[in-house]
Amino acid sequence: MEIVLSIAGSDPSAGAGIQQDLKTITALGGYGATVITALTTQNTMGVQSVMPVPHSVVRSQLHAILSDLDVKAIKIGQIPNVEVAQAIVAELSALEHIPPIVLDPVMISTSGHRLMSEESIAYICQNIFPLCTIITPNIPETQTLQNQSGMPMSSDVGMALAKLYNVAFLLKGGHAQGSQMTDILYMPNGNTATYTSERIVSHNLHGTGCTLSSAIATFLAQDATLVEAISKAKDVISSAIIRGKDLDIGKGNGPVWVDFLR
Ligand code: PXL
Repeated sequence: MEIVLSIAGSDPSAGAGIQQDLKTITALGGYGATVITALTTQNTMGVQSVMPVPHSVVRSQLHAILSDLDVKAIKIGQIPNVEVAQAIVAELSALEHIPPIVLDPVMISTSGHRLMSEESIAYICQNIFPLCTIITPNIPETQTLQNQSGMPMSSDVGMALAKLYNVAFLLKGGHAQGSQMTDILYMPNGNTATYTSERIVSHNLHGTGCTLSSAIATFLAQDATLVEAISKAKDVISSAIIRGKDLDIGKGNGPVWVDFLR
């Protein structure tokens, strides 16, 4: 069984973060290991607070896992501050072979709470992006990355980011309007791939980004190509939204539901 490591924050309502990553990896037949970077206080109504885990503890957790388990792919989610980012860089760059890494650059929760400090963003772009296989920003995160890198506004921001950081970007179109949603993969060699799906109307959409990124990591661990892994992960997220549509978990933005989807 392939081991997938999630490096992410804890969501006690279990719809996003490390809890949702573990459910997704398990549902897709992987073995999930977890390194927790932050403890959020949140429920379906929103995030109330974030307590970063001390960077030395993030580092020792990473060392414990990476020196023992044969990790085939990594998903990275919430990185609360520069010190935690530095701990991740130190441990990952010490590896003889860096497995495929999927980075979901979570910046601000749907409820508007900051999940990553402002100064972390520049550090992550410069130091973690180069270690990654793919970065999966949504539209607001793409705009932040564009501003951060000082790029002029252009319609081809995805390709510009891919070339600037020499890593693939999947720009997620879910925050756009319309009955169809389009995600576009930009690869630094100039290739693109487009993934279109029907918008499913639901009030339970918490954790979609976490589900998608950990599904991509799991399929990469299982030897799918990047284009295939994204395509399969898109099917997973569509099914998870449909399965979560009628769930009644909490009073607010409820979770998607990743069942055994293999
Ligand atoms: O979906 C983004 C996200 C990621 N990780 C954690 C979160 C959230 C959103 O609330 O809490 C821990």
